[in-house]
Amino acid sequence: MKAPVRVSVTGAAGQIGYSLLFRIAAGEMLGPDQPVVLQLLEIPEAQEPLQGVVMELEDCAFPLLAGVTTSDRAEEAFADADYVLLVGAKPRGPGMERKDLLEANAAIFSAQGQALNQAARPSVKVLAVGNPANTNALIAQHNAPDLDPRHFTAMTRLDHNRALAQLANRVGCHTREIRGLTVWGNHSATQYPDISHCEIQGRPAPELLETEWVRETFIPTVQQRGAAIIKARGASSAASAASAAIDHMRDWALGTPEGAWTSMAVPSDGSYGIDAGLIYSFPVRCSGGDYRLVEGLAIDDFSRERMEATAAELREERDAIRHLLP
Ligand code: NAX
Repeated sequence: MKAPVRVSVTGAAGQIGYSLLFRIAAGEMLGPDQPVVLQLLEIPEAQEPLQGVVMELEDCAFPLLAGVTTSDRAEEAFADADYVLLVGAKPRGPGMERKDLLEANAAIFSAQGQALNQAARPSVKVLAVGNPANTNALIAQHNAPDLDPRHFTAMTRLDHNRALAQLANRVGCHTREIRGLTVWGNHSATQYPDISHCEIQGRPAPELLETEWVRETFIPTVQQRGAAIIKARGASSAASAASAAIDHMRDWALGTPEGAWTSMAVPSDGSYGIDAGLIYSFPVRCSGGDYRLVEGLAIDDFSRERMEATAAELREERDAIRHLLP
């Protein structure tokens, strides 16, 4: 059996946490031969419900779960962490402006970035799930100068999976039969799910799908899927978000399938004309515990405009909290 790795999860008593922790402990994120220690962070007020979650984790008697710790101190929860999932965030309260939300989360993610810098392993891989996810990842990254900046990522995998599901329903195939989909940009309503390079059952998607359906139905449905779930369920997506977080980390750690790519929000290196440094969702391939952008895709005018609109929103978010970046 391999030595255990340490996986820290913030917001562990929240609804995503409740779906996420059990799947990590079952080996779905890092593989069936990889024991894990879970290091759970919550605010002081949520320590009691967190203890209930810990009791349930114990009661599963997971063969791969090598230990569970809880804390309300980020340095403690991130100690020697190999993987960190930043799920806890401040939700938008009544009357709160977008700027207030950005600032409230900037405070949380600055402190957590500093704690990561001090306490986590130098090779730590970080995923921001808590919203605004891309900008939260940026803030944490800027506060962790000793860590690899490329290891700060944000989650657009839920958007990617939602887009796959919409395409599979439309064509009447399985999501497994779709390759080459990309979600570009921000995890927000400006994201751009792009089918230009997509193949469905081996055939180019633009030949199978009418442009009008793609532009008027598919793109807005994916962009607004989170709101549709809140309307139907009375609560935001949780199990599907947890599942996407598992997919993101599993692919990063263990690799994307041969010939396939996925979408991850990662620091831009200037590829595709996106400002270097923004945490922007790109097509990526993963292998050997690393990711690489898929380079050289042809971008038409429609795509260029959409990619630029979501980049503009990310620049605005960054500029709104720039005074808080070190
Ligand atoms: P919940 O409100 O159920 O849980 C959040 C938990 O975080 C709470 O238990 C809270 O006590 C904790 N928390 C708050 N501040 C914290 C801090 N400073 N340190 C540690 N823990 C803290 O929300 P949930 O539904 O689990 O969603 C969590 C976050 O994911 C939200 O920001 C949400 O907007 C975001 N989402 C992101 C998605 C994505 O695709 N990137 C999709 C799903 C989800 O909407």
